[in-house]
Amino acid sequence: MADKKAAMNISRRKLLLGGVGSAAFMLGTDIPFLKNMPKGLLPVAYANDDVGLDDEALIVQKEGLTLLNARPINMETPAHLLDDAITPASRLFVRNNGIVPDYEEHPADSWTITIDGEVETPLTLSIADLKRNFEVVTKQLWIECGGNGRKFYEPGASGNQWSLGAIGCPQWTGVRLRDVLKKAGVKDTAVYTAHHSVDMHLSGDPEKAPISRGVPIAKALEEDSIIAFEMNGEPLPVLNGFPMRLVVPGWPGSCSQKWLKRIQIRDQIHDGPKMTGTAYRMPAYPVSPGTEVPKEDMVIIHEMPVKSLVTYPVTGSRVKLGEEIEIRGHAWSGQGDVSEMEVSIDFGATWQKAKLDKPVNKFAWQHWKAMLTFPKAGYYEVWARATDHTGTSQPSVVPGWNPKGYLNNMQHRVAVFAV
Ligand SMILES: Nc1nc2c(c(=O)[nH]1)N[C@H]1C(S)=C(S)[C@@H](COP(=O)(O)O)O[C@H]1N2
Ligand SMILES: [Mo]
Repeated sequence: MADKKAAMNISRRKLLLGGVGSAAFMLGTDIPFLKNMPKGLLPVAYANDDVGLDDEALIVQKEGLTLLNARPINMETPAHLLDDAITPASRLFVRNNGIVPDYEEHPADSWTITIDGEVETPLTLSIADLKRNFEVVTKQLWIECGGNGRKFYEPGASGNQWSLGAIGCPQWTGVRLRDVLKKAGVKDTAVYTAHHSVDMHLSGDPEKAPISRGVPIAKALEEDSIIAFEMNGEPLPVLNGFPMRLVVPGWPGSCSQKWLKRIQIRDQIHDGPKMTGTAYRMPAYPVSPGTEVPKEDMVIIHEMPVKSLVTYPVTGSRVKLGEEIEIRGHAWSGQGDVSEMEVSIDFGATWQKAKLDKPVNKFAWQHWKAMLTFPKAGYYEVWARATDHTGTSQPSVVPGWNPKGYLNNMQHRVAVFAV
Protein backbone atom coordinates (compact mmCIF):
# COMPACT_ATOMS: atom_id res chain seq x y z
CA MET A 1 0.00 0.00 0.00
CA ALA A 2 2.93 2.28 0.77
CA ASP A 3 4.01 1.80 -2.86
CA LYS A 4 0.61 2.78 -4.09
CA LYS A 5 0.72 5.93 -1.98
CA ALA A 6 4.11 6.80 -3.38
CA ALA A 7 2.80 6.32 -6.88
CA MET A 8 -0.15 8.56 -6.09
CA ASN A 9 2.13 11.26 -4.80
CA ILE A 10 4.19 11.12 -7.96
CA SER A 11 1.20 11.57 -10.16
CA ARG A 12 -0.27 14.21 -7.86
CA ARG A 13 2.95 16.09 -8.49
CA LYS A 14 2.76 15.48 -12.21
CA LEU A 15 -0.80 16.71 -12.24
CA LEU A 16 0.03 19.86 -10.35
CA LEU A 17 2.97 20.56 -12.60
CA GLY A 18 0.46 20.43 -15.44
CA GLY A 19 -1.54 23.20 -13.72
CA VAL A 20 -5.25 23.54 -13.11
CA GLY A 21 -5.99 23.85 -16.81
CA SER A 22 -4.92 20.26 -17.23
CA ALA A 23 -7.08 19.31 -14.25
CA ALA A 24 -10.06 20.58 -16.23
CA PHE A 25 -8.89 18.55 -19.18
CA MET A 26 -8.54 15.48 -16.97
CA LEU A 27 -12.02 15.95 -15.60
CA GLY A 28 -13.23 15.91 -19.19
CA THR A 29 -15.33 19.04 -18.65
CA ASP A 30 -15.06 22.78 -18.09
CA ILE A 31 -14.65 24.20 -14.61
CA PRO A 32 -16.83 27.36 -14.80
CA PHE A 33 -15.28 28.90 -11.64
CA LEU A 34 -11.75 27.92 -12.60
CA LYS A 35 -10.49 31.46 -11.89
CA ASN A 36 -11.54 31.11 -8.25
CA MET A 37 -9.79 27.78 -7.74
CA PRO A 38 -6.81 28.08 -5.39
CA LYS A 39 -3.59 27.30 -7.19
CA GLY A 40 -2.55 23.70 -6.64
CA LEU A 41 -5.98 22.58 -5.40
CA LEU A 42 -6.72 19.05 -6.47
CA PRO A 43 -10.31 18.57 -7.67
CA VAL A 44 -12.16 16.45 -5.15
CA ALA A 45 -13.48 14.36 -8.04
CA TYR A 46 -10.17 12.53 -7.84
CA ALA A 47 -10.85 11.36 -4.29
CA ASN A 48 -12.04 8.07 -5.67
CA ASP A 49 -10.93 4.76 -4.24
CA ASP A 50 -11.50 2.88 -7.46
CA VAL A 51 -9.09 4.85 -9.60
CA GLY A 52 -5.59 5.61 -8.40
CA LEU A 53 -4.27 8.95 -9.55
CA ASP A 54 -1.66 7.17 -11.58
CA ASP A 55 -4.40 5.35 -13.41
CA GLU A 56 -6.18 8.64 -14.05
CA ALA A 57 -3.05 9.99 -15.68
CA LEU A 58 -2.98 6.97 -17.99
CA ILE A 59 -6.69 7.00 -18.72
CA VAL A 60 -6.65 10.58 -20.02
CA GLN A 61 -4.12 9.54 -22.65
CA LYS A 62 -7.06 7.75 -24.26
CA GLU A 63 -9.25 10.78 -24.83
CA GLY A 64 -12.68 9.98 -26.23
CA LEU A 65 -12.66 6.31 -25.28
CA THR A 66 -15.44 4.85 -23.14
CA LEU A 67 -14.33 3.67 -19.71
CA LEU A 68 -16.05 0.33 -19.07
CA ASN A 69 -14.23 -0.43 -15.85
CA ALA A 70 -11.63 1.47 -13.83
CA ARG A 71 -10.23 -1.49 -11.88
CA PRO A 72 -8.91 -3.14 -13.92
CA ILE A 73 -8.84 -0.44 -16.60
CA ASN A 74 -10.93 -1.34 -19.62
CA MET A 75 -11.74 1.18 -22.33
CA GLU A 76 -13.33 0.84 -25.74
CA THR A 77 -13.25 3.11 -28.77
CA PRO A 78 -16.47 4.48 -30.27
CA ALA A 79 -16.69 3.26 -33.89
CA HIS A 80 -16.48 6.74 -35.41
CA LEU A 81 -13.15 7.32 -33.62
CA LEU A 82 -11.69 4.35 -35.48
CA ASP A 83 -11.92 6.17 -38.83
CA ASP A 84 -8.12 6.52 -39.26
CA ALA A 85 -6.44 4.07 -41.62
CA ILE A 86 -3.85 3.43 -38.91
CA THR A 87 -5.23 3.54 -35.36
CA PRO A 88 -3.45 6.25 -33.32
CA ALA A 89 -2.08 5.11 -29.94
CA SER A 90 -4.60 7.34 -28.16
CA ARG A 91 -7.45 5.44 -29.83
CA LEU A 92 -6.43 1.85 -29.30
CA PHE A 93 -8.75 0.13 -26.80
CA VAL A 94 -7.43 -1.10 -23.48
CA ARG A 95 -8.18 -4.51 -22.06
CA ASN A 96 -6.56 -5.20 -18.71
CA ASN A 97 -7.15 -8.15 -16.42
CA GLY A 98 -4.95 -6.89 -13.60
CA ILE A 99 -3.06 -3.86 -12.36
CA VAL A 100 -0.89 -1.90 -14.79
CA PRO A 101 2.81 -2.31 -13.89
CA ASP A 102 4.51 0.82 -12.54
CA TYR A 103 6.22 2.07 -15.69
CA GLU A 104 8.66 4.20 -13.72
CA GLU A 105 10.04 1.00 -12.19
CA HIS A 106 10.38 -0.64 -15.60
CA PRO A 107 12.50 1.50 -17.89
CA ALA A 108 12.66 0.18 -21.43
CA ASP A 109 16.46 -0.03 -21.63
CA SER A 110 16.82 -2.44 -18.70
CA TRP A 111 13.81 -4.59 -19.62
CA THR A 112 14.54 -8.14 -20.77
CA ILE A 113 12.48 -11.07 -21.93
CA THR A 114 13.39 -14.71 -21.37
CA ILE A 115 12.71 -17.60 -23.74
CA ASP A 116 12.92 -20.94 -21.95
CA GLY A 117 11.28 -24.31 -21.45
CA GLU A 118 11.40 -26.79 -24.35
CA VAL A 119 14.25 -25.03 -26.17
CA GLU A 120 17.90 -25.96 -26.83
CA THR A 121 19.31 -22.60 -25.63
CA PRO A 122 17.35 -20.42 -23.24
CA LEU A 123 17.72 -16.73 -24.14
CA THR A 124 17.46 -13.49 -22.22
CA LEU A 125 17.13 -10.47 -24.48
CA SER A 126 16.81 -6.71 -24.10
CA ILE A 127 15.25 -4.46 -26.74
CA ALA A 128 18.80 -3.61 -27.87
CA ASP A 129 19.57 -7.36 -28.22
CA LEU A 130 16.43 -7.87 -30.27
CA LYS A 131 17.37 -5.00 -32.57
CA ARG A 132 20.96 -6.22 -32.93
CA ASN A 133 20.32 -9.92 -33.50
CA PHE A 134 17.09 -10.09 -35.43
CA GLU A 135 15.47 -8.44 -38.43
CA VAL A 136 13.32 -5.56 -37.24
CA VAL A 137 9.95 -5.49 -38.99
CA THR A 138 7.08 -2.98 -39.08
CA LYS A 139 3.59 -4.25 -39.79
CA GLN A 140 0.07 -3.00 -39.40
CA LEU A 141 -1.79 -5.66 -37.40
CA TRP A 142 -5.30 -5.55 -35.98
CA ILE A 143 -5.96 -6.73 -32.48
CA GLU A 144 -9.46 -7.52 -31.26
CA CYS A 145 -10.63 -8.77 -27.89
CA GLY A 146 -12.40 -12.14 -28.04
CA GLY A 147 -15.23 -10.55 -26.04
CA ASN A 148 -15.83 -7.63 -28.43
CA GLY A 149 -19.62 -7.46 -28.97
CA ARG A 150 -20.41 -9.33 -25.73
CA LYS A 151 -22.96 -6.67 -24.81
CA PHE A 152 -25.38 -7.86 -27.47
CA TYR A 153 -25.83 -11.43 -26.22
CA GLU A 154 -29.08 -12.46 -24.50
CA PRO A 155 -28.96 -13.67 -21.81
CA GLY A 156 -25.93 -11.54 -21.10
CA ALA A 157 -22.54 -12.89 -20.10
CA SER A 158 -20.41 -11.59 -17.26
CA GLY A 159 -17.29 -9.63 -18.13
CA ASN A 160 -16.71 -6.28 -19.79
CA GLN A 161 -19.74 -5.24 -21.78
CA TRP A 162 -17.85 -4.45 -24.97
CA SER A 163 -20.03 -3.12 -27.77
CA LEU A 164 -18.02 -2.59 -30.96
CA GLY A 165 -14.81 -0.89 -30.00
CA ALA A 166 -12.45 -3.56 -28.65
CA ILE A 167 -10.59 -3.48 -31.97
CA GLY A 168 -7.84 -1.39 -33.48
CA CYS A 169 -5.13 -1.62 -36.09
CA PRO A 170 -1.97 0.33 -35.28
CA GLN A 171 1.41 -0.19 -36.86
CA TRP A 172 3.77 -2.28 -34.75
CA THR A 173 7.56 -2.48 -34.85
CA GLY A 174 9.45 -5.40 -33.39
CA VAL A 175 10.97 -8.73 -34.34
CA ARG A 176 9.29 -11.89 -35.55
CA LEU A 177 8.41 -14.26 -32.73
CA ARG A 178 9.41 -17.06 -35.09
CA ASP A 179 12.97 -15.76 -35.52
CA VAL A 180 13.49 -15.55 -31.76
CA LEU A 181 12.06 -19.03 -31.16
CA LYS A 182 14.25 -20.47 -33.94
CA LYS A 183 17.32 -18.89 -32.37
CA ALA A 184 16.46 -20.55 -29.05
CA GLY A 185 15.96 -23.84 -30.91
CA VAL A 186 12.49 -25.24 -30.34
CA LYS A 187 12.67 -28.89 -29.27
CA ASP A 188 10.49 -31.64 -30.78
CA THR A 189 8.71 -31.87 -27.45
CA ALA A 190 7.31 -28.33 -27.82
CA VAL A 191 3.51 -28.15 -27.86
CA TYR A 192 2.42 -24.69 -26.74
CA THR A 193 3.78 -21.28 -25.78
CA ALA A 194 3.10 -19.81 -22.32
CA HIS A 195 3.24 -16.00 -22.02
CA HIS A 196 4.19 -14.38 -18.72
CA SER A 197 4.08 -10.75 -17.57
CA VAL A 198 4.53 -8.49 -14.58
CA ASP A 199 1.04 -7.04 -14.22
CA MET A 200 -0.35 -7.79 -10.79
CA HIS A 201 -3.47 -9.75 -9.91
CA LEU A 202 -6.30 -7.53 -8.62
CA SER A 203 -5.97 -9.25 -5.23
CA GLY A 204 -2.42 -7.92 -4.98
CA ASP A 205 -1.15 -11.49 -4.50
CA PRO A 206 2.28 -11.57 -6.21
CA GLU A 207 2.00 -15.36 -6.63
CA LYS A 208 -1.02 -15.00 -8.89
CA ALA A 209 -0.99 -13.74 -12.48
CA PRO A 210 -4.06 -12.00 -13.87
CA ILE A 211 -3.59 -13.68 -17.25
CA SER A 212 -1.08 -16.01 -18.89
CA ARG A 213 -2.14 -17.43 -22.21
CA GLY A 214 -0.34 -19.11 -25.08
CA VAL A 215 -0.75 -20.51 -28.60
CA PRO A 216 0.05 -23.83 -30.28
CA ILE A 217 3.68 -23.95 -31.35
CA ALA A 218 2.69 -24.07 -35.04
CA LYS A 219 0.86 -20.74 -34.70
CA ALA A 220 3.83 -19.21 -32.85
CA LEU A 221 6.12 -20.28 -35.70
CA GLU A 222 4.05 -18.57 -38.40
CA GLU A 223 5.70 -15.45 -39.75
CA ASP A 224 3.00 -12.96 -38.70
CA SER A 225 3.43 -12.78 -34.92
CA ILE A 226 5.85 -10.24 -33.51
CA ILE A 227 7.46 -9.21 -30.25
CA ALA A 228 6.73 -5.49 -30.47
CA PHE A 229 8.45 -2.57 -28.79
CA GLU A 230 6.95 0.29 -30.81
CA MET A 231 3.50 1.40 -31.86
CA ASN A 232 3.22 3.90 -34.72
CA GLY A 233 6.93 4.65 -34.42
CA GLU A 234 6.82 5.48 -30.69
CA PRO A 235 7.47 3.39 -27.58
CA LEU A 236 4.37 1.38 -26.67
CA PRO A 237 1.79 3.23 -24.55
CA VAL A 238 1.94 2.07 -20.92
CA LEU A 239 -1.65 0.80 -21.08
CA ASN A 240 -0.87 -1.22 -24.19
CA GLY A 241 2.13 -3.11 -22.84
CA PHE A 242 5.17 -0.81 -22.50
CA PRO A 243 7.93 -1.63 -23.05
CA MET A 244 7.40 -4.98 -24.86
CA ARG A 245 4.45 -7.10 -25.87
CA LEU A 246 3.40 -9.86 -28.19
CA VAL A 247 1.16 -9.23 -31.15
CA VAL A 248 -0.32 -12.51 -32.34
CA PRO A 249 -2.67 -11.42 -35.11
CA GLY A 250 -5.86 -13.18 -36.17
CA TRP A 251 -6.50 -14.78 -32.79
CA PRO A 252 -8.18 -13.31 -29.69
CA GLY A 253 -6.32 -10.28 -28.31
CA SER A 254 -5.65 -12.26 -25.14
CA CYS A 255 -2.92 -14.20 -27.01
CA SER A 256 -1.02 -10.91 -27.37
CA GLN A 257 0.56 -10.68 -23.94
CA LYS A 258 1.43 -7.14 -22.77
CA TRP A 259 4.36 -6.20 -20.50
CA LEU A 260 5.94 -9.42 -21.75
CA LYS A 261 8.68 -10.91 -19.52
CA ARG A 262 8.88 -14.53 -20.49
CA ILE A 263 7.88 -16.94 -23.23
CA GLN A 264 8.01 -20.43 -21.87
CA ILE A 265 7.78 -23.28 -24.35
CA ARG A 266 5.73 -26.10 -22.90
CA ASP A 267 5.29 -29.79 -23.69
CA GLN A 268 1.54 -29.55 -23.08
CA ILE A 269 -1.28 -27.11 -23.73
CA HIS A 270 -0.62 -24.18 -21.43
CA ASP A 271 -2.86 -24.10 -18.36
CA GLY A 272 -2.16 -20.58 -17.02
CA PRO A 273 -4.85 -18.16 -15.82
CA LYS A 274 -7.51 -17.58 -18.53
CA MET A 275 -6.45 -20.71 -20.46
CA THR A 276 -8.77 -23.15 -18.68
CA GLY A 277 -12.45 -23.45 -17.75
CA THR A 278 -14.68 -21.29 -19.95
CA ALA A 279 -12.14 -18.49 -20.56
CA TYR A 280 -11.60 -17.78 -24.27
CA ARG A 281 -13.44 -20.98 -25.12
CA MET A 282 -16.54 -21.73 -27.17
CA PRO A 283 -18.94 -24.68 -26.96
CA ALA A 284 -17.87 -27.47 -29.35
CA TYR A 285 -21.42 -27.50 -30.76
CA PRO A 286 -24.22 -24.91 -31.07
CA VAL A 287 -26.16 -24.43 -27.84
CA SER A 288 -29.40 -22.63 -27.07
CA PRO A 289 -29.13 -19.34 -25.15
CA GLY A 290 -28.57 -19.81 -21.43
CA THR A 291 -27.32 -23.41 -21.66
CA GLU A 292 -24.79 -24.54 -19.09
CA VAL A 293 -22.10 -26.21 -21.17
CA PRO A 294 -19.93 -28.93 -19.55
CA LYS A 295 -16.31 -27.75 -19.21
CA GLU A 296 -14.95 -30.61 -21.31
CA ASP A 297 -17.11 -29.43 -24.23
CA MET A 298 -15.55 -25.95 -24.26
CA VAL A 299 -12.79 -25.54 -26.86
CA ILE A 300 -10.05 -22.91 -27.08
CA ILE A 301 -10.77 -20.11 -29.56
CA HIS A 302 -8.33 -19.90 -32.46
CA GLU A 303 -9.15 -17.60 -35.40
CA MET A 304 -11.38 -14.57 -34.88
CA PRO A 305 -14.37 -14.38 -37.28
CA VAL A 306 -14.84 -12.03 -40.25
CA LYS A 307 -16.03 -8.58 -39.20
CA SER A 308 -16.31 -4.94 -40.24
CA LEU A 309 -17.08 -1.49 -38.90
CA VAL A 310 -18.69 1.63 -40.30
CA THR A 311 -16.44 4.44 -39.08
CA TYR A 312 -18.10 7.23 -41.07
CA PRO A 313 -20.70 8.66 -40.70
CA VAL A 314 -21.32 8.43 -36.97
CA THR A 315 -24.58 6.69 -36.13
CA GLY A 316 -27.51 9.14 -35.90
CA SER A 317 -26.17 11.45 -38.62
CA ARG A 318 -28.41 13.64 -40.77
CA VAL A 319 -27.81 13.74 -44.50
CA LYS A 320 -29.36 16.01 -47.10
CA LEU A 321 -31.92 14.24 -49.24
CA GLY A 322 -30.63 13.58 -52.74
CA GLU A 323 -27.01 14.23 -51.78
CA GLU A 324 -24.53 11.46 -52.35
CA ILE A 325 -22.61 10.59 -49.18
CA GLU A 326 -19.55 8.48 -48.59
CA ILE A 327 -19.85 5.61 -46.14
CA ARG A 328 -16.59 4.03 -45.04
CA GLY A 329 -14.88 1.77 -42.57
CA HIS A 330 -12.61 -1.24 -42.20
CA ALA A 331 -12.97 -5.02 -42.48
CA TRP A 332 -10.86 -7.91 -41.15
CA SER A 333 -10.89 -11.66 -40.62
CA GLY A 334 -8.81 -14.07 -38.57
CA GLN A 335 -8.98 -16.40 -41.57
CA GLY A 336 -6.87 -14.01 -43.67
CA ASP A 337 -8.10 -11.59 -46.30
CA VAL A 338 -11.58 -10.15 -46.66
CA SER A 339 -12.67 -10.57 -50.27
CA GLU A 340 -15.94 -8.65 -50.46
CA MET A 341 -17.66 -5.80 -48.67
CA GLU A 342 -21.30 -4.82 -49.14
CA VAL A 343 -23.71 -2.27 -47.67
CA SER A 344 -27.50 -2.19 -47.43
CA ILE A 345 -29.87 0.69 -46.69
CA ASP A 346 -33.06 -1.42 -46.75
CA PHE A 347 -32.51 -3.74 -43.77
CA GLY A 348 -30.65 -6.30 -45.82
CA ALA A 349 -33.20 -6.74 -48.66
CA THR A 350 -30.68 -5.57 -51.26
CA TRP A 351 -26.93 -5.08 -51.06
CA GLN A 352 -24.56 -2.82 -52.89
CA LYS A 353 -20.90 -3.64 -53.38
CA ALA A 354 -18.41 -1.37 -51.65
CA LYS A 355 -14.92 -0.61 -52.89
CA LEU A 356 -12.55 -2.71 -50.81
CA ASP A 357 -8.79 -2.11 -50.52
CA LYS A 358 -6.24 -4.88 -50.22
CA PRO A 359 -4.53 -5.11 -46.81
CA VAL A 360 -1.11 -3.40 -46.59
CA ASN A 361 0.14 -6.71 -45.17
CA LYS A 362 -1.47 -9.90 -43.92
CA PHE A 363 -3.67 -9.19 -40.85
CA ALA A 364 -3.89 -5.45 -41.48
CA TRP A 365 -7.52 -4.39 -41.63
CA GLN A 366 -8.84 -3.41 -45.06
CA HIS A 367 -10.47 -0.07 -45.78
CA TRP A 368 -13.72 0.09 -47.69
CA LYS A 369 -16.05 2.78 -48.96
CA ALA A 370 -19.36 3.13 -50.75
CA MET A 371 -21.27 6.10 -52.16
CA LEU A 372 -24.92 6.15 -51.08
CA THR A 373 -28.01 8.23 -51.85
CA PHE A 374 -31.25 7.89 -49.97
CA PRO A 375 -34.45 7.79 -52.05
CA LYS A 376 -36.90 9.55 -49.66
CA ALA A 377 -36.79 11.52 -46.45
CA GLY A 378 -36.86 9.38 -43.34
CA TYR A 379 -34.99 6.91 -41.14
CA TYR A 380 -32.46 4.51 -42.58
CA GLU A 381 -29.98 2.02 -41.25
CA VAL A 382 -26.77 1.37 -43.08
CA TRP A 383 -25.78 -2.24 -42.61
CA ALA A 384 -22.28 -3.39 -43.49
CA ARG A 385 -21.32 -6.96 -44.37
CA ALA A 386 -17.87 -8.38 -44.96
CA THR A 387 -17.13 -11.77 -46.55
CA ASP A 388 -13.74 -13.38 -46.19
CA HIS A 389 -11.83 -15.50 -48.68
CA THR A 390 -13.34 -18.70 -47.25
CA GLY A 391 -16.78 -17.40 -48.39
CA THR A 392 -17.95 -16.74 -44.83
CA SER A 393 -20.00 -13.57 -44.21
CA GLN A 394 -21.07 -11.66 -41.14
CA PRO A 395 -24.54 -12.57 -39.83
CA SER A 396 -27.23 -9.86 -39.59
CA VAL A 397 -28.30 -11.15 -36.17
CA VAL A 398 -26.19 -11.99 -33.12
CA PRO A 399 -24.46 -15.31 -33.88
CA GLY A 400 -24.35 -18.47 -31.74
CA TRP A 401 -24.90 -17.74 -28.07
CA ASN A 402 -22.09 -18.95 -25.81
CA PRO A 403 -21.58 -18.82 -22.04
CA LYS A 404 -18.93 -16.06 -22.04
CA GLY A 405 -20.22 -13.96 -24.92
CA TYR A 406 -17.31 -14.34 -27.34
CA LEU A 407 -17.00 -13.90 -31.11
CA ASN A 408 -19.98 -11.68 -31.84
CA ASN A 409 -19.36 -10.63 -35.44
CA MET A 410 -22.85 -9.34 -36.23
CA GLN A 411 -23.06 -6.70 -38.95
CA HIS A 412 -22.52 -3.14 -37.76
CA ARG A 413 -25.60 -0.94 -38.23
CA VAL A 414 -25.58 2.85 -38.20
CA ALA A 415 -28.67 5.06 -38.15
CA VAL A 416 -28.97 7.76 -40.82
CA PHE A 417 -31.75 10.38 -41.12
CA ALA A 418 -32.31 11.70 -44.63
CA VAL A 419 -33.80 15.20 -44.28
N1 LIG B 1 -0.06 -8.89 -19.39
C1 LIG B 1 -1.28 -8.80 -19.93
N2 LIG B 1 -1.41 -8.97 -21.25
C2 LIG B 1 -2.62 -8.85 -21.84
C3 LIG B 1 -3.78 -8.61 -21.07
C4 LIG B 1 -3.62 -8.41 -19.67
O1 LIG B 1 -4.56 -8.15 -18.92
N3 LIG B 1 -2.34 -8.52 -19.14
N4 LIG B 1 -5.00 -8.56 -21.68
C5 LIG B 1 -5.11 -9.31 -22.94
C6 LIG B 1 -6.35 -9.12 -23.64
S1 LIG B 1 -7.67 -10.01 -23.04
C7 LIG B 1 -6.46 -8.37 -24.78
S2 LIG B 1 -7.87 -8.29 -25.66
C8 LIG B 1 -5.30 -7.58 -25.26
C9 LIG B 1 -5.70 -6.13 -25.39
O2 LIG B 1 -4.63 -5.35 -25.83
P1 LIG B 1 -4.68 -3.77 -25.66
O3 LIG B 1 -5.08 -3.47 -24.25
O4 LIG B 1 -3.33 -3.28 -26.03
O5 LIG B 1 -5.74 -3.25 -26.60
O6 LIG B 1 -4.18 -7.68 -24.40
C10 LIG B 1 -3.95 -8.97 -23.87
N5 LIG B 1 -2.70 -9.00 -23.18
MO1 LIG C 1 -9.44 -9.82 -24.58
